[in-house]
Amino acid sequence: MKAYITLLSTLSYLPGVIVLHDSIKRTRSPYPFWVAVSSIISQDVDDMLRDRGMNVVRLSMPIEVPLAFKEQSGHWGNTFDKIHIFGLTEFSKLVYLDSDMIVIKNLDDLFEKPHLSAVAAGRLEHPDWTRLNSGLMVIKPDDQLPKKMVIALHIAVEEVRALGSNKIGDQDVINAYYSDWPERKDLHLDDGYNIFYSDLDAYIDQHGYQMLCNPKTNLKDVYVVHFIGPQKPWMKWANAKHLLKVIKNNNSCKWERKSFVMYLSHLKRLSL
Ligand SMILES: [Mn+2]
Repeated sequence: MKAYITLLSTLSYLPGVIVLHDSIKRTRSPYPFWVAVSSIISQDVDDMLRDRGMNVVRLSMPIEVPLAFKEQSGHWGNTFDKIHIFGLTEFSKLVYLDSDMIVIKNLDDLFEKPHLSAVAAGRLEHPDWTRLNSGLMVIKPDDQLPKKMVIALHIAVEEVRALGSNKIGDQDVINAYYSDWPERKDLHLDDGYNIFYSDLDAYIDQHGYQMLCNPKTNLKDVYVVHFIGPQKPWMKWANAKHLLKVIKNNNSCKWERKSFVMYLSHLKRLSL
C-alpha cells in the first residue's frame, strides 16, 4: 500500500496533523493518509483521528536518546520516533510529511520517486545548506532500517558534540546514516516541495516560484510550505508574535504573512 504519513509525537502538534490531512484531501489525492502515533500518546487520540477520516498506526517504544541531549533539544527532542517510520513494512511506499507543513498542490507524483528523495530545504537562500531536510521524504520502508539508523545516532551525537552543540534531532540521525545524500543528485527533489515559510518571499520574488493563486506557466510551483521553528501557527499568541515580526521587518515579508494567514483561516474553518 502507498500512503501519505505524518508523525504525532506530542499532543501539542495535533492541530498541525489535522490541517495537514485536510490540505492533502483538498488536492484530491486517491492515496490514504496515515498518522504514526508515538507510544507515549494516549489511546483515545486514535479514535479522534479516525473520526476525522485518518488512519492510525501505533509506533513501538521510543528510541533511546542520550539524556543530556534529550533535555536540551527543545522542540526537536520529541522527533526521534520518525526513525520508526522507516521500518513500517506494511506500506510499500510512503510520502512522509511533518505535521508543521501545509500542502498547496497535489504531491501524488512523489510516489514514483526513489527512497529518500527529499529537499535540501533553504538551499536557494543558503547555498551551504546541502543536507537533507527530514520534513518531507519519500520512504520505501525496510524492517532493518530503524535498527541500522539507531547505530548512526551515535555518529550523529559525536558530530553534533564536535560542533559544540547539544541540539540533536531526527534530521541529524538521518543525515549521519545517509551521509552521501548531498552528492546524490538523483534524490534531490525540486525546492518547491519543502519551502520554509520564512523563505517564501525570497523564493517567490527572486527564485522563480509562485503560489497557485497566481498561475503563470514559466514559474515553478510551491507544493509544500513548512512552518519551521518552535512557534507554530496553531499555538497561543502565534498570530500576534508573527505580526510583530512582520512589522519589525518593515512589511518586507508579504508572502510569509500570506501563508501564515492562510494557515490561520484553515484552523478557523476546521474549528481548531
Ligand atoms: Mn518541521
